[in-house]
Amino acid sequence: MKSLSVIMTVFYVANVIGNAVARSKGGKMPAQPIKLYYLPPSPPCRAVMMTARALGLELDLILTNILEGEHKTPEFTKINPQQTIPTMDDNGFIMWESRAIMAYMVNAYGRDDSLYPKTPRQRAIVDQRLHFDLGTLIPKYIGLYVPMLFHGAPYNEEEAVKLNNALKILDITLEGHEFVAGDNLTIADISIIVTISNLEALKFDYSAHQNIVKWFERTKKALEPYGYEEIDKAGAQQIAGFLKKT
Ligand SMILES: N[C@@H](CCC(=O)N[C@@H](CS)C(=O)NCC(=O)O)C(=O)O
Repeated sequence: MKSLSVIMTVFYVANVIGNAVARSKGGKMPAQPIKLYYLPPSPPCRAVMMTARALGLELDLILTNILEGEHKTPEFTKINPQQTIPTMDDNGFIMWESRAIMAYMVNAYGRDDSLYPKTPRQRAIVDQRLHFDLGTLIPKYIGLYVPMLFHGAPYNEEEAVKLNNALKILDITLEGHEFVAGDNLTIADISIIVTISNLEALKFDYSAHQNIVKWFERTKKALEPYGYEEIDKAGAQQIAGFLKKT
């Protein structure tokens, strides 16, 4: 857990800087910083943290080490009976599921709706991409990598084909578009990029999907001011480090 404490220190400093940037952006702000129960490498936590940065929201980060079972304590279970991170507490309003948290943050505190458009059809497209991410892309990622990362399993070609098929769908979706839900960055990009960052760190070959390759570079740049390097890339590299240990 030594490496975790180093990451925590880096995170603490980055968050202080990030919060300073957040405060300087002005706009709507919660009465007090939003509490976020999190662990740095957790992909959905990374997505929520980048969304908060993009909105200029200050977070009170509460380390919840799921590797040590801290999400199974009676105290945490009372807050979130599903025992998952990220979990948000906005002045007593509790929410879990990263996509719901991101949508709430934009709805409640966004200076505009660009990250989660209000127009029904535009919103439906963002929602569809978010559901694709949760229901298709991530299960295929999990099918291949959870056994490898946490149970020492070998690379499974069949699972890799399934993941590749999900990536193919994403690639087709991106045809002729800058971002996954059209021509603007939305929470769907922020939700999906964390998986692609993991794939890059894990050296999964997705080069056949050139729309994804180009979108990834574009989205990294768009998220650069909102902690792409220290939140997303660093977290993905930490996950890839788990692979090396097994
Ligand atoms: N769909 C959820 C997934 C949350 C989730 O499974 N988080 C993991 C960490 S990345 C977790 O809390 N795992 C604990 C467990 O399942 O016991 C989201 O997007 O928030």
